[in-house]
Amino acid sequence: LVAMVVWISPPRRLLAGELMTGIRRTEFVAHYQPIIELSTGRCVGAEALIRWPRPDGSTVRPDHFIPFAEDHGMIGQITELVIGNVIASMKTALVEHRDMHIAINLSPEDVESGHFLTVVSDALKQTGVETSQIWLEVTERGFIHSDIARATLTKARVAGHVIAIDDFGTGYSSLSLLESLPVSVLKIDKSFVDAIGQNAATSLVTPHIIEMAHSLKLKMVAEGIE
Ligand code: G
Ligand code: MN
Repeated sequence: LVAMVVWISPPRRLLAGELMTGIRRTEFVAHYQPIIELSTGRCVGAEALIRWPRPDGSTVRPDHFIPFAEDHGMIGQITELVIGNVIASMKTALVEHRDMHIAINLSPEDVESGHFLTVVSDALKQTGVETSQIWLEVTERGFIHSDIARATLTKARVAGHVIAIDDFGTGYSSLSLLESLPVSVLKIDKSFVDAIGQNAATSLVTPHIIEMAHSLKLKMVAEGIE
């Protein structure tokens, strides 16, 4: 048991420490994934995807440190950094292109705390960027405490944000729950897009998700169509 503890703890402590240092030094950068309107071929916006460049020249992808940050109570600070970074770097473009938006990813804990609401509104002050130009992406995991989620997302919607359900199809949200949330966009998960035309069971689900989006009158964004 002692050997196990020695074996397991140092790397975990190291990563938590590294992540804290990364937060303190604001080492994170956003990459922008364009969103293309298929009917016109026009770029209507982009999703901000966080990356963590390391001193050795490598880049850590979010699936390697976001879940860790969520488990170690650090995600709120990362979300705050992302919001500040995105608005500072994109404000000029957003003011020049009123019909474009940037989507920011939120973690379930952000939805729970609602702290991002003041962070975004403070960051937008004096920029000239409309609140509606900042979309917020929330995964179905963020709906688990549905009353809290509804309260936070309603505030965000009233402030003018567009709310998108991220990675749709990978969770278990019921139609009635979705209907009760102020959501206007459904992002269909890459796995369902990849399944189209494949002989997989998943490919049978894709048309149902699209149908669901239509009946809920949601806009659809498909991930992974590149
Ligand atoms: O960019 P990539 O496909 O590697 O992103 C992997 C996952 O990490 C995606 O599900 C994406 O939503 C998530 N992600 C990317 N950037 C952020 C971020 O700034 N905050 C949170 N909470 N998740 C992010
Ligand atoms: Mn996303």
